[in-house]
Amino acid sequence: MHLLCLLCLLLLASCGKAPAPPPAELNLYIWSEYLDPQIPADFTAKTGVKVNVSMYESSEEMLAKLQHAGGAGQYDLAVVSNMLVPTLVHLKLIQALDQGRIPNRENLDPLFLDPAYDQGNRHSLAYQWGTVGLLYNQAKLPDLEPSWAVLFDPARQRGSFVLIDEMRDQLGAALRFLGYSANTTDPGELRRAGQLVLAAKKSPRSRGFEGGVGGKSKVVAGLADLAVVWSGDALKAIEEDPKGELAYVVPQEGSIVWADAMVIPARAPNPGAAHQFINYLLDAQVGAQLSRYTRYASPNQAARPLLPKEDLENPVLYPPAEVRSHLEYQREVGEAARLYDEVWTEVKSR
Ligand code: N2P
Repeated sequence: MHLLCLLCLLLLASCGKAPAPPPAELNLYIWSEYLDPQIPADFTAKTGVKVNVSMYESSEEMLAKLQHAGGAGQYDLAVVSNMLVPTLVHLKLIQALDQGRIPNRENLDPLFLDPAYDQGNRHSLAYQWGTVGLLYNQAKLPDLEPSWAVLFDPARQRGSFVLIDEMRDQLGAALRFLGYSANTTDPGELRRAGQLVLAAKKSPRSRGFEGGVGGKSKVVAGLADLAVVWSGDALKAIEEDPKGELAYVVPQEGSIVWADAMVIPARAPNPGAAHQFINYLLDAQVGAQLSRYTRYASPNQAARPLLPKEDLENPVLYPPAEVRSHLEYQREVGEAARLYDEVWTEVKSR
């Protein structure tokens, strides 16, 4: 009898206690090798919010995930190519930012504020920026011609190469080789570019398409002599190469400069934590730490004085005026997007 009473009391006591709330979480969707793991770890230590990082390798994969695989209700924060921001808004896949919760936006270089693709930064804030170019092995290809011809002109091709599995970047390279804009909306120009990429794909020198850091990894592993890559991934490979054989070049016909943006998916489970993390990433110290890790250029003006002088003077990270004059900023192409998709599907499927 006594024992039963004791049990009742214990039961009653446990009923009164509310269960502890689950720890807050933040689900982040981002390109691979694009975030120093120490940054989310420090954020968790400071705020108690656990960060789960999921990675993707191409914009195509990211869009499919947000649009068709429930990603817009699964992730709290995504880092995406900024030229896709209007598309994501149009498809209602992202939500407006609450700027009042992101005071560190003041740290951004004014060049990256109020951009044409997202006036007033209603939906996005800059993350990192870089260029598209060629990573190559100088020991195997000494005196490589700094031209897209090494991919697109059979007479001038050298060594084996990897193409990049990123529609706008790879078609953009072919467009620049042909002397056209990487933002063209002209169907004839785009088709010619598509034919060049298809011919490159069919070349015996081709080692196929790789998304994200795949091309870089193949050059590092000696499975290809050159690859179309992004500047930061190239720089990481160059700095980690024990033999010092790797180099990066922006072809003389010109190339693309891109920037990535932080956005909050439309039905993010924890938009509060997303705002908190965006603000954290835009801190000056954290911004410097981020670019020291990614090897990409920082849009964070307050972070700049905290970056090593060698980085600020490194032409791979911050291209000199001569290279910059040949770079084209990647833009959204409106209606022509469908044409790009068509040409790209043709290239990939044949
Ligand atoms: C980093 C990927 C950079 C993103 N691995 C290119 N937009």
